[in-house]
This record gives sequence, C-alpha cells and structure tokens, in this order.
Amino acid sequence: MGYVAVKKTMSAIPQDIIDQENAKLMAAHQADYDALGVRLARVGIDIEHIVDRLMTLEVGIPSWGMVSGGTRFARFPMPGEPTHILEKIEDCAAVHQVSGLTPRISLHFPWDKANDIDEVRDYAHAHGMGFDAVNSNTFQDQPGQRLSYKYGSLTHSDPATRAQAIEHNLECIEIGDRLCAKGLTVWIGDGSNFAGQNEFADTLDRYLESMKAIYAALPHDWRLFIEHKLYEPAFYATVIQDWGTSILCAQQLGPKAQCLVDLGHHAPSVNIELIVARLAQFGKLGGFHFNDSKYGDDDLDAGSLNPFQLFLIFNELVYAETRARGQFNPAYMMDQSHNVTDPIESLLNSARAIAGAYVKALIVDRKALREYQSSNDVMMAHHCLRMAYETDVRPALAMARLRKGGAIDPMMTFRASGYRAQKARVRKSRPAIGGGII
Ligand code: AOS
Ligand code: ZN
Ligand code: ZN
Repeated sequence: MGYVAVKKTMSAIPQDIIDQENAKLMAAHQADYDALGVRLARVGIDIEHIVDRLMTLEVGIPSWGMVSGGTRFARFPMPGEPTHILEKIEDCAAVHQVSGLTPRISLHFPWDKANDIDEVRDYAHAHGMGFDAVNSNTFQDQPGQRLSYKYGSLTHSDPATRAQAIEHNLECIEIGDRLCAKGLTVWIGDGSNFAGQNEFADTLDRYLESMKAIYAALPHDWRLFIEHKLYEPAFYATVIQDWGTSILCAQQLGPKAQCLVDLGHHAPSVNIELIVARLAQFGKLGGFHFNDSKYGDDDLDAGSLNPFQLFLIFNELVYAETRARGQFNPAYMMDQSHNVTDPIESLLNSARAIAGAYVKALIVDRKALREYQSSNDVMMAHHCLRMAYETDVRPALAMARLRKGGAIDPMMTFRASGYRAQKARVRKSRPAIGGGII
C-alpha cells in the first residue's frame, strides 16, 4: 500500500557488488532451483507460478527499527547507525535492494518529523522507496508539549488532552498524505495500572469519540489501523487490549477502520493464526506488525523463534485470499527492536523468514487438505501442512530476489558490501545514554 512506482536514481549499495556476489553463487543457485522445481512438479506445483506470486509480496519496514533499539535498562548504539531520517531511508533502501521485499518505509511521528517533507519524499523515491502507513505517537510526551499523556491520550479524562492527541493524529495524516502513504496506524498506551483508576466503559467511549474525529479526517483512499496490545505500559487494564475490542471499534468506526495484528501483542499461548482467520473472515484484517517473541512484546526478528507459527499465519492468509476472491489486501509491515544485532541484518533475517512462510503456505496442497478435512483424516490433514512447512524453499526465495535485482544471499552480500563499516566512517555516533525501549 502507499507505494508510488518511481524511477530509482540513487543506490544505497552499488549494484555491481550485488551482481558480483550473485555471480559467485549463480551455478549452485540454478542447480538448487532446478531441483526444487522438479520436486514441486512431482506434486503438481509449477515453481514459476510460486515465484511469480512471491514477487508480488511486499512488506513495510519500520523507520524506528533502523537504529539500535534498547530495553528499559539501556541502549547500546552501534557505529554507523543512522542519525536522521534521510540516513534511515538510505538503510531501508539497502534492505530492499538486497531482499527485494521491502519497498516501503513506515514512519513514526514525531520521531521522524522533518523540516522539509518534500525532501524526505524525494529522497525516498530517488532510492526507489515509498511509504507505508504512518504511525502516531501519543504514548510519550515530547519536549515543549502543552498537556501530558501520563494518564492517557485519546482516552484521557481531560477533553483538552484528548483534543491535543487527536490533533497530532490529524497532523500525521497530513504529513502522510504528502508522502503518498495510504494509512494511519494508531497504537495507544492508554489504560490503567490500578483497579479503580478509571472506568473501562468510559475510557472506551472516549476512545471511540476521539477515533471518530480522526476517521473523519482520513482521505478517501486511506485506512485506519487499530493496533491492539495486551499490556504495557498499562499493567492492569489496557483500553485496546485485544482483537475483540479492536474489531468492535473498527466496526463502530466504519469500513476504513481495520485491525492491525502485532504478533508480539498477545499472551504467550494465544492462537494468533485463529485471530487472523477471524478478522479476515469478517473483512477487518487490516495488517500486521511482524516480529517474534517468547515472553511479551519482545520485538525479535520475525520467525526467529516460532517459524511454524509464522507459517500457520500465512497459511490462513493464503486461504483467506482464496476465499476473498481479490478483495483481500492486508498491509504487511515489520515492527522490531534490534538491540544486539545490526538492524539491517535483522530486517534481512526477517524478510527471509516472512517470504519463506508465504511460499510454504503457497505450496500447501489445498485440494488434498480439504479432502482430508472433509473425511476427518486428522493426521493426513496435519501431515499435509507439515510437508509444505518442511520443504526447503530457499531456492524459490533466491530466484524471486534475483529477478528483482536483489541478492541470492542477502546477508552475505550485505556483509561483502562493507556498507555498515563505510557508514561508521561517515556518520556521527549517537550518545549511549538512557534507556531506549521502542
Ligand atoms: C507498541 O508496542 C507498538 O508495537 C507500536 O507499533 C509502536 O508504535 C511501535 O512499536 C514503536 O514503539
Ligand atoms: Zn507494533
Ligand atoms: Zn509492540
């Protein structure tokens, strides 16, 4: 979504480096691709069709994930990380160049506020990049801000504080419109830390009233993504705590309002693929913040801990796409915090996992699956999914990247480019003070 096809005039990584690295791997890649093609053909799947489908997959990357993240305890910046929005864009472009999967950046305001928005847009376009949904931020106070969000923003008991939070969201829409973005993601930290702190029904009433004002300001072709989260920073009760409240609000607000599923925003044992299926069935699955987690909102690399869960989510998405017959368009975005790895490498790691999960979902034998389901052959139905999941689809991913001008091996190519070391020489280092949770 929000992508404007543009002619790229600048490259983050010189294309000849990518080509050289590809040349070294080409013979082995072609042999692996041919072998996978033969294997898939045996079960009636045309590998070319799969690669074509994969080449349509696009995932947005978070501007806030381009710098070293942090925990509530500390942030450990790395040499060469971006220091302003244009440098973040350049790093995003580097990810897209080698992965071929991430043509849009999701900005976060006011973190990404720039004096010259046109310059930001033009710089991104020159790198062949567009913009995904913009994100508002009313979970923090900003320097010079008139009213505090300590006790809430869109749901605050004080109408003036709510008005300020609404105004910020309207400004995000305005900036996003100039960037040709097509969506606004609203995540609020509002809620309570103590029983009795506020009334559940009243805060939700106020949320809906505020969101109606934001909804009314959306351009006709925009979507409003409601991002739910179980807890944090409110540890007793969060206003938009789960997909149930999210879909109720989306239904109240209207067709442009949809639910956004951040994979880390659920209790550890929650069946997220089931939530995905439910939202899709009722036309309210707006999009994703992909990441992975073990305990809470860990924001680890997508698929790094639970690749099977990611596959099962894509299995639902592929099925929902079939059911929807062309009206199914969730916005795929990542939301990760890279605390101990190079953000570019983590995003490449995630891009590979996401593309892999999609391809594995595409090669599920759906006809056979349906027959096993109809005849209650539980084991064979499960086996059907496992066979797809256990297939080594890496050659198909590599071919899709290659055909988009990317790398057969993105991680090794990125390393070989010396990109980060070069940036460490020319970019100013940021001070490593304070916590840095994102
Ligand atoms: C917060 O937990 C959410 O995941 C939001 O998407 C948030 O805007 C983002 O993580 C940046 O902090
Ligand atoms: Zn998120
Ligand atoms: Zn989160």
